[in-house]
Amino acid sequence: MQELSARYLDAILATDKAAAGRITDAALTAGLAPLEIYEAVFTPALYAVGERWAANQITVTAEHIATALTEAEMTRLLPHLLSPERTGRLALVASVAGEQHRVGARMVADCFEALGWDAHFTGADTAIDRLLSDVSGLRPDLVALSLTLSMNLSQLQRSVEVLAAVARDTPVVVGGQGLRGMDLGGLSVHPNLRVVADLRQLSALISQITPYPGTPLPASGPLAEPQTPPAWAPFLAEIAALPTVGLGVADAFEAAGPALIADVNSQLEARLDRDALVGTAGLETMRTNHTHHHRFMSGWLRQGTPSGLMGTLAWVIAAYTTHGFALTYWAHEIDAWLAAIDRRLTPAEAAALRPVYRWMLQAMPRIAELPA
Ligand code: B12
Repeated sequence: MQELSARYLDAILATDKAAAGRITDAALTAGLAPLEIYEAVFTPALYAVGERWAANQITVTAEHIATALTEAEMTRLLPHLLSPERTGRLALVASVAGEQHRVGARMVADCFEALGWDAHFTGADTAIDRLLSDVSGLRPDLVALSLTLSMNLSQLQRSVEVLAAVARDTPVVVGGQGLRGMDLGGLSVHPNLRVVADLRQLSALISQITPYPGTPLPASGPLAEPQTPPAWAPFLAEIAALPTVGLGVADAFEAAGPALIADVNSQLEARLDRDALVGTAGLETMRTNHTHHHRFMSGWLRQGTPSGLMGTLAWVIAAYTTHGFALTYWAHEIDAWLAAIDRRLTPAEAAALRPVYRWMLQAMPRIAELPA
């Protein structure tokens, strides 16, 4: 299967639709169920696409093409996947607000279809209002939410809170890469919520709800906690020792987003060395990074774990550096956040946030030196 996935990766990177199709057909002929092809062939190949993007070996356009070809292959597999026997149940499946990644959620929708459910897939970036109107209009038997980027955790949290308020009896399942290493305690506001690792676990869960004549995928283990590299240990201890910020301050930080981001953007744009700081990545990428920083920190200040912050900082520094940012950019960015926080928030809120930002200021150069 690894070999099939490696060949599939070559095909999608070469934009070779015919080769991708042949590999899917070979997997079917070898007896793999469509959901197994999703898990064992498509998913690892797309993860490898992401690693190549992070290492600046391929462009965002290549990511888009890899997705489009994979979605085309998924559509081709549909007749093999759809179960002829229907349970009459409906699942509403959505990627949370802010999330442009949709393939994992679409696989989840197909998993329901394979086990006789109907799935209403709302696609990427499902605004909370939209989720709400679909829940009240369609009255699904279950809602499944997908999170790829942990910076969107606060959007997931909000969606779950709204569902707990308006559809308490409707079970919710949440899953996706963005959950790894995050503190998910806040999600327990919903009395009937399950965190599910992958399609194997999901198919086992669906088969429990609606026992199905077909054979579910073999069960997998629980959501694996990421292994943190030993070199992270001192950083994790330092983050754990930071004073907690408090929900009120996290709310104020989030609400001041537009003003904070504009302030940080203008400070960095005004620098004479700005082009050297962002290099070939360009100023637009820098502005996007500031928006992402704010979104991630809004979630992390509420529900973050040390490994969630450390993992994101390590990833951000590595990925943006390979895309052209100078290592000196990070200190200037964090300095700009400290100044913006002082200007845009109350003195008490700024005092609560300062230890976290001061820690990032001195930790980022050390994180940049860690081996990849
Ligand atoms: C394609 C892609 C894109 C496309 C998405 C197109 C689309 N229509 O989906 C585009 C170009 C838009 C994109 C944009 C970005 N991306 Co992108 N992207 C990817 C890539 C290569 C593949 C995503 C994918 O389809 N994976 C395959 C699916 C099947 O995997 P999955 O979502 O994990 O789903 C599986 C399980 O998690 C589970 N699951 C998922 N949801 C649920 C829900 C439930 C209920 C259950 C039970 C299970 C479940 O089921 C699936 C099967 O096992 C990933 C690499 C990766 N590691 O995934 C990067 C990746 C996710 N992207 C990344 C980044 C940084 C970005 C950008 C910020 C920058 C960029 N690259 O342009 C933007 C952000 C946009 C946004 N706001 O969302 C990073 C995230 C890093 C991080 N740690 O946060 C990754 C990991 C790349 C990397 N290695 O650096 N991206």
